[in-house]
Amino acid sequence: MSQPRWKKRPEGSNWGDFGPDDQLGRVNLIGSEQVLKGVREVHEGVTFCLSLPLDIPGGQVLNPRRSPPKLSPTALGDDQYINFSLANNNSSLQDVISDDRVEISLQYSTQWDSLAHVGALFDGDDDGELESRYYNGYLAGKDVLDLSKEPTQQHDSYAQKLGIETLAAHGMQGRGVLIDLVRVFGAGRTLVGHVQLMQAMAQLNVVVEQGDMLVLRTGFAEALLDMQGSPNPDVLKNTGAVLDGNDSALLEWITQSGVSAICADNYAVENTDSELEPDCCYKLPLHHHCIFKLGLPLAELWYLKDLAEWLHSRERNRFLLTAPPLRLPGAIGSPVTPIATV
Ligand code: UVW
Repeated sequence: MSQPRWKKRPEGSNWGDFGPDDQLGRVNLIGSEQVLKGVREVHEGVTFCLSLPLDIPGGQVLNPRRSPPKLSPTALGDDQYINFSLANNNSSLQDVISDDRVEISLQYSTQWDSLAHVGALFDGDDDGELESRYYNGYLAGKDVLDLSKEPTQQHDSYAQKLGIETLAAHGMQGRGVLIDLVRVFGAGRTLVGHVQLMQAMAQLNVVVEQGDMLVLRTGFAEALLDMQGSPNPDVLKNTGAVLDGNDSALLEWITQSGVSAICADNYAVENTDSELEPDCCYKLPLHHHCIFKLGLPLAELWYLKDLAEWLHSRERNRFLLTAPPLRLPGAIGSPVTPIATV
């Protein structure tokens, strides 16, 4: 058995609880029992696609680092393989081939964040110096790599540990539980802390159990879709609920609830506009709590309107959720086409 890669773990974290080499965190709570609980929610065989078209939002308004997908054909020499007739090379052949590639920011649209997405400066070896670490003590530079200065490598960055492929290999299938915040708070911007979340759950009769994937509808992705690829930042900053990552009671509820993942239809899941405390600490406190401390993956920009309306019409809020990310070794995030089956 290997040793933990830390001497001191962050307060309130679960590092080590799933083993010293664990890379799945709370996703360990999605086992066969959770899959069966999800399957027991399938009564009508109706499916819902919970992905936006991956070219939505459009442009770079939501996050200037992330660009929309760009498609191009594969090429062999000067031959571009789009409507490419093999007769060009051999007149007896009649095949016509189209074959392409994509350049995409993996977290541009409907996505999963892996556990390598957000780390923190933390003195895990207790030597008085801060190191850049990720969930379970994995180290920046050793486990999550910048390869851009090593041109012989095929990639410029690579998560040797905690990459998105670990979630893909696990499956990410289980019971989803929807909290329809639009129904409780409307489609405007509402800061949702513990009090508001408990109010919404009580009003909507939502009960969450250990291992469930929590799915939050805020109305944000629907508004984005209506903007047809030209997102309006002034409207969006007042659209949809956001979780209050500075509410310690909310963070404690996430810890105690046993939820295995949080999937939202908004950007970032949490409020990114809060004033930073003068002496402390994190721009993304909910990401810090979930991804860094608990190994609890977040998912963003899911499209939930149709599912939410269907479930409401049946007085239901649970469903089978199947949402594997791409099994792309070393990637930090991934587009996803989640499917709800009811
Ligand atoms: C950020 O960098 C804000 O990431 P995310 O897409 O997880 O919100």
